[in-house]
Amino acid sequence: MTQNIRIAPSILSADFGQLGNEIKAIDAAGADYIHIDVMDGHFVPNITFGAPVMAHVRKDSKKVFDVHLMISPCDAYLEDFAKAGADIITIHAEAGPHTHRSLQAIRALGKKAGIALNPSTPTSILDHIIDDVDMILIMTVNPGFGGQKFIPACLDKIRDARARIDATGRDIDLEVDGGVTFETAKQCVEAGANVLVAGTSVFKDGAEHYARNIEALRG
Ligand code: S6P
Ligand code: MG
Repeated sequence: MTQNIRIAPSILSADFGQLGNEIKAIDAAGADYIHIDVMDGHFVPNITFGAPVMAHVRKDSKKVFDVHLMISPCDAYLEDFAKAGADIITIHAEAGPHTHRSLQAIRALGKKAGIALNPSTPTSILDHIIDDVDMILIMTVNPGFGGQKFIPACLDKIRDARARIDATGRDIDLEVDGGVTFETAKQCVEAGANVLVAGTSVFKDGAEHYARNIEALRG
């Protein structure tokens, strides 16, 4: 179960004044995906940045841009993020009434489609959309801010999502996001996750430690 674990540093914890350099640094340090947190101050109580900022830093890494949209509504912005260089676009199940339509729209743009579930959202919402997704993101904190504490009850959701993925026979990524530390990373992987998002744990102690931090999470 521990093979091919991918680490997706969340740039929410980067120095935004040096964003391009920070992305180069995590790329060089061994990041698999670059996790881009987009917040609108409406769906979540915080605001980050939009597609123009992401387009500007796209040149700083060739790695997968894993875009986590914490915005509602999302449909009007999908094309902007696709054009700005997203590889995976993840929307929230709670962000609107037409999740299926949004997932179809992402795939029609030639991008991988992800669905994110807040901690209180049951995995049963996957029942009728699992064939339309390339990634499932289990939030292990309530989205909005970095540096929060991992919610242990989410481990059962990770196990449940893994069982659903295995039942499809398809290669769907199972990503976790929020409070992922060296300790909780192990629990998430044991529960079936294969992509670990981490902000605080990767960006701590300065750029010279990013590689060490990424390897510790992978280990
Ligand atoms: C959580 C946030 C997540 C981010 C975050 C993780 O509120 O919205 O989507 O990916 O940056 O950060 P941390 O510090 O918990 O690893
Ligand atoms: Mg995120």
